[in-house]
Amino acid sequence: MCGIVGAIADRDVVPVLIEGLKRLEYRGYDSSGIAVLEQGAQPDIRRVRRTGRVSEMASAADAEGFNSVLGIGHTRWATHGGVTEANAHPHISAGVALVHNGIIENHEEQREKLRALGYVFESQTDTEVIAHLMHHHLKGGDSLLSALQRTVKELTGAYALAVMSRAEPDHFVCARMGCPLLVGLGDGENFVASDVSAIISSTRRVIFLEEGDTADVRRDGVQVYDAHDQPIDRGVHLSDVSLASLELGPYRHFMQKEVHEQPRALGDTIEAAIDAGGFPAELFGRNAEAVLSGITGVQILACGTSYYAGMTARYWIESIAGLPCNVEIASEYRYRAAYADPKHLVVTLSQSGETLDTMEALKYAKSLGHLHTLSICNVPESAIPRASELVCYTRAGAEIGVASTKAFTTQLAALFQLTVVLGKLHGRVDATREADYLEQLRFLPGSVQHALNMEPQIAAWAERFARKSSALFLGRGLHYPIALEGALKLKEITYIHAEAYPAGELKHGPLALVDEDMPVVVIAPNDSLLEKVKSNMQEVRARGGELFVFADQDSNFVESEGVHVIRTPRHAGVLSPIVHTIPVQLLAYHTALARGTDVDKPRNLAKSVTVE
Ligand code: HGA
Repeated sequence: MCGIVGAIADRDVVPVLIEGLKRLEYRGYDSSGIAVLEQGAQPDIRRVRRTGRVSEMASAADAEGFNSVLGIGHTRWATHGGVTEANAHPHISAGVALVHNGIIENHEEQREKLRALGYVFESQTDTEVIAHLMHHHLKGGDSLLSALQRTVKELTGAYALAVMSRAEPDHFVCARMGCPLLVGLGDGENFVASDVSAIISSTRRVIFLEEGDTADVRRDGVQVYDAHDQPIDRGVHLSDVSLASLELGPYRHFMQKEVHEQPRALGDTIEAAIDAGGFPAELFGRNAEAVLSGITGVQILACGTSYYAGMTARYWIESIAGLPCNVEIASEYRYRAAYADPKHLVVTLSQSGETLDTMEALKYAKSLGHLHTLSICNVPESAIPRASELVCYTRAGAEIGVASTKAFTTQLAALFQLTVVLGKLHGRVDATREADYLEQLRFLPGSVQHALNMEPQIAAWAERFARKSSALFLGRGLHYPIALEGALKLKEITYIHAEAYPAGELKHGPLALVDEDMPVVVIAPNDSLLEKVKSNMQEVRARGGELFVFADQDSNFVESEGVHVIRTPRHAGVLSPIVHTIPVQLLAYHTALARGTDVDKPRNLAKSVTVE
């Protein structure tokens, strides 16, 4: 969602801000803006804001000759107030400019208070109250830093903030609570960003701010303060985000690139297990053995695609590890009086590690009495893993396409490894089975590559899908969540209405939708439920529905009138859901291409969902 970048340097920072905002575009946004300090005897703040693409805002900044050694920038994904230039950030209150990610929950109360003090509001945003509060405290004699430290104590809600003032042209300040923010350390220049990708071409050395922190960022140094305004050393990390992972290379879209990166991403995610020759508990952290052997069940919390990864894991955990497993959508869990067994391990899944609903669900689970938490996440040092006792980082690399692909399959690979670890610790997986699972895992990247090779056949199907307005996806058992994922991918990037059902559920309702205009995608691997799925397919054919079947190489499906079949590689056993994800991703991708939709930035969606 929203993105922040700020810089102070000896050089013109406008290109740094623009490049940073462009790198944050993938997160989803509707408007953007920058504010810079105009040099001269009497420095003043200049600002440009636009709705639409960063490139349009950048052209306007260029046309107006923006050039400065200090500036802040923002991409906005509106939460409070429509998508208008007046609501775009930065917001200014007489000489103070700021950008904000998050939501200020007490903005109405603050607005009334500020109106009574004579402040006039120019936007409908919650953010503008922060600008006026800052101004109010500066007028009262505070420095920029102390005004910020005073202001944040009057806010409830979530924020990442970067603030500059024309009265203090040699620095800017920033703060975080509930939204990620980091400081980048350069050579005689320093930065702030909501995501390391925004500043990666300037520096890899970063300080992650913690909840309640503020920071004073100067050209020659940075000082971080904790929630009690005491100076604190948060340590410097070297980011391993690679520039190549942020660039498109020979691909047309990031989604296409990321789908094709899956053999590599999976290989990296399972590398530690392969190197260890098995599934040691340490894959999940140093203390993992003690924690995981003491638990009696698993509670998975996640949103969107990650939730479907959790649903798949439930089948694995119950059947392989023999532990009860419950999976729940984080945004629902956090608002209900859920039953909490302290001995059930809470597992949160989030690509970004910032998903607000998942973070809040994690905090809520702890407040309900859960003692042990584990996070599976793709972004090192992000908020959710840092709030978790045990961590497993998937090694998908930066995922830019809004529709998650490699993050999903690598989450599945991590969850499978967790399952086997639990199975071993709870006496359900012996050395022979462990070796067998390792062998299956070793074949996984190759099977995924085979599935990718089916792209031309799937692209041919996509031409027909592009003309449809609805689609049904069917799967059973382990593959039901993959049907859900297939329907979600199709909805997200093609805007075709799609639903997924466990195939046995068809006759309990959705069969009423089936006619010759309704394509029905069936995930039909050669497993114990294959004959059941075949019966469900007959029910569709009998009503004139057209079937598009993804079957394993070794199942003897034949094409016939109204039944189209693509054979995926040899049955991949318990890892089959991972392999069967590839064709549904490709189907959505090629259907989107045929419909001409914006694959990497589907309408109304954002990448890291950092608001409620
Ligand atoms: N509430 C602010 C910022 C929104 C945001 O962080 N979106 O991700 C606004 O609506 O401008």
